[in-house]
Amino acid sequence: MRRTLSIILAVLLIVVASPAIAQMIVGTAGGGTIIRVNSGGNQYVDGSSNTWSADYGYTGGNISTTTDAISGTTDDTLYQSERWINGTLSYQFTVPNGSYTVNLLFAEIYSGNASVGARVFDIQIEGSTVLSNLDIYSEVGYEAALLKSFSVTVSDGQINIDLLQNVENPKISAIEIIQN
Ligand SMILES: [Ca+2]
Ligand SMILES: [Ca+2]
Repeated sequence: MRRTLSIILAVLLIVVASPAIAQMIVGTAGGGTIIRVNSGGNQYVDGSSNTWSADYGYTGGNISTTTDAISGTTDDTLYQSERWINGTLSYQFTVPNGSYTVNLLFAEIYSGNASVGARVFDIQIEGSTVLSNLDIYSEVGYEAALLKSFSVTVSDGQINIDLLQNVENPKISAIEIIQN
């Protein structure tokens, strides 16, 4: 009994001591995996009491933020920070194989790109193009929330999201991945 307790304590200590694990908040609902990431920002609890992790899972890139209000949402915080890159912006998360709904959140918060055609990029998930020539501003205008939702099947244990540069820099505000 004492030995079992010691092992449990040791495991708990490892979990608490590991920044990589502490940073990731992977929830479950009905047994399914849920990942929520506030790209370019800190951990955030939204209006529906969902916790979004501080940004992780990306390869490279830069952060931009604004304090301006974002229309079309009550969770402005998610959209007031973003990750962007001059190239391909990639995110990868370890998930159980299965089918997922991937919600990608965007807002044009850079005034220099507040015009149609100023920022255009493609979205790939699991190596397949799911949306070509996304132009956030042309769809919702400046400092406004835009949600793009996709269904995807994962069979290699990693979900890959890639934003490919067409005009200016691809970017993203937040990512939500929900197992179906
Ligand atoms: Ca964000
Ligand atoms: Ca994959």
